[in-house]
Amino acid sequence: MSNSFFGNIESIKYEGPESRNPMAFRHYDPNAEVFGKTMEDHLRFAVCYWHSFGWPGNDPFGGQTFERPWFADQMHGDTMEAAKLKADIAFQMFSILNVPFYCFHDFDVRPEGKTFSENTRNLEEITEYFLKKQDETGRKLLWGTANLFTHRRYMSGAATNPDPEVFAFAAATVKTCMDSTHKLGGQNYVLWGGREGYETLLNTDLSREDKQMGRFLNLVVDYKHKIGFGGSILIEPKPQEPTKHQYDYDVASVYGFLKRHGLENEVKVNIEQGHAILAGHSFEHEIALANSLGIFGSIDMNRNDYQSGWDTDQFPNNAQEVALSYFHILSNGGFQSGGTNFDAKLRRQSLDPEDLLLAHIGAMDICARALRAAASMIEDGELAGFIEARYSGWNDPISRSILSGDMGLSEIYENVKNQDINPKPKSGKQEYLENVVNRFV
Ligand code: XLS
Ligand code: NI
Ligand code: NI
Repeated sequence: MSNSFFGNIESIKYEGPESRNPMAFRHYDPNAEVFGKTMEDHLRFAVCYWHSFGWPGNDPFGGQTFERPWFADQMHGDTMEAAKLKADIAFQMFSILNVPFYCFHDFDVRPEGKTFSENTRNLEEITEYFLKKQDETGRKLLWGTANLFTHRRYMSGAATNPDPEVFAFAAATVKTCMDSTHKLGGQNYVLWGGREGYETLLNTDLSREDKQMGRFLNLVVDYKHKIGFGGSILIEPKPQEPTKHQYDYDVASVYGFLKRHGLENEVKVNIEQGHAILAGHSFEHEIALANSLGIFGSIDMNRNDYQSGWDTDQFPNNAQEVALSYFHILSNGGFQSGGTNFDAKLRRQSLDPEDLLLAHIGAMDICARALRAAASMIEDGELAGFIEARYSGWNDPISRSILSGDMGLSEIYENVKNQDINPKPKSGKQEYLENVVNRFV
């Protein structure tokens, strides 16, 4: 059965922009060089396990729409056998698409046990299976994570739960997921605090919850060093949904949290397009801010519907938005341990197995186009040159001593008075700069 899920499609190849073949890449040419590095090494694509293989197609008003051979209703329940069939087909899809990486939560890949020990045994068994699959197919793990939000035990939070037993259960679960990630050679470990926040302040102690979350993350960082995990620990910000308010609201609030708990040099961020939009920002803003704070790690590439106002997790297809995002990533030297994870799901009417392939093909192509556009913007240099020139006044000695602290308010005052300083406003040239961008996208 596993071989026939995608019919007789064996692999998706690059055919160039003129191709009309829907099962081919028109822009993603893994071996093409951009800035002396292959597209594959720049973009570091990953398929996410949960949306592609776990999600049944439900929405708040309707249940399952997808029928997949590994779903519990097609097998004899949520079994290890089902988990392995799911893995067979998942790794087959990674290979067909030639996507080098994948990402998972424990919950996506193993049957849910009745106890902590059963969960751990199941995770260990599937980790062994994944090791074999990685060997056979040459695919790698971009990141692993623990699902600390679906089970009812987490309804009042994981690290921020008022019940210390839930904190302990969550911490022990993260340990098992870090072990699995480490064993699989994962390049990062992600924490998304879906339930770390509140539904109402009437039952919430903000300062306790902040302390608990800080302690939790310190435990994770200590354990990373203890086991010699060389990857990055990443927090994924999101402002709300599922809870009314989430503490990891956006990049800026995560940075404040890391500073408060002494972790700003230990932990970075995994930024998701849709979450940036929910926070009232843009994707490029969140990336640029993380760069400027030195905490950029990885991205969850998707897109939100701009009308619906919730996290729709659609596949990306907005060339300009994606181009500007890669522009900031490339300007900062590109990905280190991070990559481009498609945290995106099909629309619930997209029932066919080939829809999974088509969605990823389109997404990979839009990223490849965007990468080229971003590289040309950098090569051309006009945008960077403009910013450089815009701040060039700060290079003169007096301006420098203002910033360095050599001049205080009274010296600044004297100087303005003596020189009769009278600043003249200059155009910010936004339309001009937008036109420059459109030369490349
Ligand atoms: C949900 C998040 C989730 C994380 C991993 O909105 O994006 O999918 O990426 O827990
Ligand atoms: Ni999301
Ligand atoms: Ni995500």
